[in-house]
Amino acid sequence: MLGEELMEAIIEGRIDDTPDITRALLDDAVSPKEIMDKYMIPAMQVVGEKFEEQEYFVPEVLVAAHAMQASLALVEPLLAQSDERPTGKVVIGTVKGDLHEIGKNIVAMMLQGAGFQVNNLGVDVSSEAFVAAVEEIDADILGMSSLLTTAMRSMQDTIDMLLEAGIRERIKVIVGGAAITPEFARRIGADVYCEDANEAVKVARELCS
Ligand code: B12
Repeated sequence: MLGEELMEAIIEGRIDDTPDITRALLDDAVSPKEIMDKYMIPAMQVVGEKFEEQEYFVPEVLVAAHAMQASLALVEPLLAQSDERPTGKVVIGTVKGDLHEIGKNIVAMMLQGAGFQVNNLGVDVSSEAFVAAVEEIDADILGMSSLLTTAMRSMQDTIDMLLEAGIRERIKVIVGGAAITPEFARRIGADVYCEDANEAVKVARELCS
């Protein structure tokens, strides 16, 4: 079955195969929403579980996420044309002064795989840029990543700026990255700390349900 083939290709990270299988599914009149909900999201869930069980490590997660993105690139424009609404809207980035992006990108891709509209701002993102992006797309969730103890303090500045802009109440702030602890997240007034991408997806789903 083509759908199962797509799942397998994503889980195995076969980036050359996922676009062809996705096209074949669309040619068979399978709706973009169904491709996403029945095959892409469950496939990324399997990848997340394999990561949790330490059967997969970062390289496997990244290739799977790229294979998923190659499929998403075909499905996303069609979804945008239809009335299907994303699970929620997320702005994500690595904080100012920090150039580590691998973990943040995994979180972004897993959220995309789970049906979220994700605006990934990249690395070295200023508080101003975070707040502007949140306002621009009217995001439900702001995700900030930091792996450097020297850079993580700027998360506090961003949260303060959200307060000043009067939009802190209507956005959930989730933070993560090797430098961050649950205690730090509490201290700066973030809503949630997540240890890994799988937890981030679970939490984001709960926050937007
Ligand atoms: C790869 C790496 C680099 C690469 C980054 C490449 C890239 N394009 O990202 C390079 C070589 C560029 C680099 C540079 C530096 N690095 Co470096 N780097 C690492 C290393 C080895 C791995 C990081 C990584 O990718 N891990 C794999 C990913 C999957 O894990 P993760 O990022 O933790 O992400 C997971 C979770 O944390 C969570 N998560 C992450 N972000 C988010 C965000 C949200 C919203 C949520 C919910 C969850 C979440 O989910 C992710 C997936 O499950 C770490 C060591 C380590 N153990 O972390 C050091 C490390 C982070 N680096 C360190 C340092 C010091 C540096 C440099 C200053 C070195 C130097 N002297 O030049 C520079 C800083 C450059 C800068 N300004 O940022 C230190 C930081 C120490 C500290 N406490 O501040 C570490 C801890 C190494 C060490 N033990 O000393 N680094």
